[in-house]
Amino acid sequence: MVKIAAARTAAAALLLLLALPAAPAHAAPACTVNGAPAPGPDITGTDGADTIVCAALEAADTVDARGGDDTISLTGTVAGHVLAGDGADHITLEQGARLTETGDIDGQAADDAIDLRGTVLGTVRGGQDRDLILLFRTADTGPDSVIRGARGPDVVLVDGAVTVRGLVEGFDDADFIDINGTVAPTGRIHGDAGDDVLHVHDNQGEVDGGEGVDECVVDEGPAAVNCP
Ligand SMILES: [Ca+2]
Ligand SMILES: [Ca+2]
Ligand SMILES: [Ca+2]
Repeated sequence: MVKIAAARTAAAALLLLLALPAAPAHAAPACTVNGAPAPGPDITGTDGADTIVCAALEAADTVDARGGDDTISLTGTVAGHVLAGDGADHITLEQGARLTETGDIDGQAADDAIDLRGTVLGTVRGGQDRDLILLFRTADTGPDSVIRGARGPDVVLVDGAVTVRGLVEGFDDADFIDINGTVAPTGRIHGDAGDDVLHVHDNQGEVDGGEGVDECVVDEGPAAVNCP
């Protein structure tokens, strides 16, 4: 009898458990660092090579990958700050992701690769040294977007399917900027200081070599200025 009673009690407890509403799901942490959940606002890597994945970053959130050759993947809405730190880092704004007007990505020191496959409404900087910034065919830009090679001789390549609506600039040193698509009326392509090489396929905006002895080719639309 005792055993039956115990079994009944256990069954009742089980039923009670089943009847309870499911515990509220934990909000998924916005990021993982080397596979471990990393809630904001400060998402910090190590001095070694880290893999950081973020589905969302609020305006107050900052990712700092620190030293080492880090891999950073941004898959959703990014309104905060992404700093790759020292080292040759690889940062990807994935297809369907969105860097908002308050969001920024900075490769910082060393030769970084930044792949832009989503929508860029904020600021992307290569930081110091020789950076490679690619805008793939799924990328888009807004009138306030800024894509800046920054210090060091940088390369910015833009797919023919992309319309540049904001600023693309090399900043210091001899930069190579190749826009195979369209520069909208709000778009500006600036070589800035240094001997730059600029190519724009369809220019409806502004192409400006800036200081230095630049080489500019514009296939369609107004010719470049400050470019002999
Ligand atoms: Ca790191
Ligand atoms: Ca780094
Ligand atoms: Ca850099």
